[in-house]
Amino acid sequence: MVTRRDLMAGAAGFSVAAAGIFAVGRRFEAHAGGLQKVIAQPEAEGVKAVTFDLAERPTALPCFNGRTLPLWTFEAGTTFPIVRMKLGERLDTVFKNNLPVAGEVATIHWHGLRIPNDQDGVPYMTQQPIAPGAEGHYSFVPPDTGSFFFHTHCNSVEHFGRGLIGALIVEGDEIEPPDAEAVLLMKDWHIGPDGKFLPFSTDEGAARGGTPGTVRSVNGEASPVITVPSSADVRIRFYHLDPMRVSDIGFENAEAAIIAVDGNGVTPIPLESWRMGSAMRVDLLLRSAPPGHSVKLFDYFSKEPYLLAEFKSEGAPKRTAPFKATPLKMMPFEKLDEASAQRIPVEFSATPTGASIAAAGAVSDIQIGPLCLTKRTFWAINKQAWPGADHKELGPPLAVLKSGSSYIFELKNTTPRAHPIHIHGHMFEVLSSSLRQLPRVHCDTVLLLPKERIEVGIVAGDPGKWMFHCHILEHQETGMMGYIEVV
Ligand SMILES: [Cu+2]
Repeated sequence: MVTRRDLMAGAAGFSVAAAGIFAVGRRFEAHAGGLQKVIAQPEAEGVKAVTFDLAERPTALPCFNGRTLPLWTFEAGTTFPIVRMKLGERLDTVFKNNLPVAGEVATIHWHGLRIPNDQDGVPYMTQQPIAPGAEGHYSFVPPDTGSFFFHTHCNSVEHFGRGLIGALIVEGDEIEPPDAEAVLLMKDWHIGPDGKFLPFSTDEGAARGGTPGTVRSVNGEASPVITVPSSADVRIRFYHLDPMRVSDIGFENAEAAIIAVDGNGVTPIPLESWRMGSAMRVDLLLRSAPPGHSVKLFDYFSKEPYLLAEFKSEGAPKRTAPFKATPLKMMPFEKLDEASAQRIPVEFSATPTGASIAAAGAVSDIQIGPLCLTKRTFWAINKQAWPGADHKELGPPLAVLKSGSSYIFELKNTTPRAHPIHIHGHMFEVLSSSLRQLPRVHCDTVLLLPKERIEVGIVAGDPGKWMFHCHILEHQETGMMGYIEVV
């Protein structure tokens, strides 16, 4: 087992010297075998046009060990597309739904983007879903810089499971450009011993922490080795895109800082480790190793640290000065008026069914199947389970907010599971936790640990109905889903 101390010891011999030139972005295209492709490069201004063709494409990712699986992807030749654009540009998206299953409707949700409600891509709630054979459109100007992503919002458990996810990067936040940049998308795959997909969801999993995958990956590889310039400041956009896992990421033997959370620039925070749940992103600035050495990124949440990726230094050293992270530009979010903010309690709980299963599971790992559940609702928000796995049936909102007014959500987790809580179309501010010291950052998803209470402040944004749900997708689809209405 690799310990922190082992690797810290290795850092002592590092030295730094003169400069060199390197670009990391291109390497992904060559090295990932079509896994990642930058499909839209930044332009001066104007409109970025993107066309997606959602379809099944048999794909042999490196982490599949020679096996080919029927992935669902946004376009041919790319598993996780990355759309890059500059702040101020408009993104025009046309997508064709060519998914191979009858009735497999689709919409695209743009996670973390504060865009008009009718562009939010929630089926039935903000738009009619797009049927197979039909075409959908989105057009908006992202108002913020940062590392965002997009995914479908119907049958999300299966769609995530088959890889239907892409990154959206809005550039323009850098005061001092880093020497290189890498985009890391972390996600597990559900693959059985026969080389075929396992069920993406099981009742046993949905009623607990989610159904775990069997194969881990970063950019479709198991522990990829990524070449970076030596002794350089490398920006790493880390995306936690697994629909159930909780991770705690950190480097061994390197200096690094958190420079953005969910895409939003923060006063740099020295990185020890950073706990993340599904859909959360963090931007790190890493001082890479001297020539010939490497820095390893681990997930410390597992029993033994798991090697996520290795950053191998090549070329002449680029920096000699001690590491000091330059902050990113901060987006001018509307200031929360804490004094006048109305407080809204939001309780995340198990339903009576879910609670009994969780309790039973604690003593004996019983199978849920024989219980013949008629309705798969294991989870609830404010004692209300969302009525059905999709978004067709709409109950009352969790709260009605006035656009421009301040609110404090008191998020209370009464369950023994962690829940990454996401609100659509807004960036909220983490104010306090009952269990931890959390930095006061803006984010679109916050990880609520078992039995934890977190207060977040929010200035209600554009009018509309905005989803408010757990991003463990099996929890979402078995009840832990609601919405707020902004008027
Ligand atoms: Cu959850």
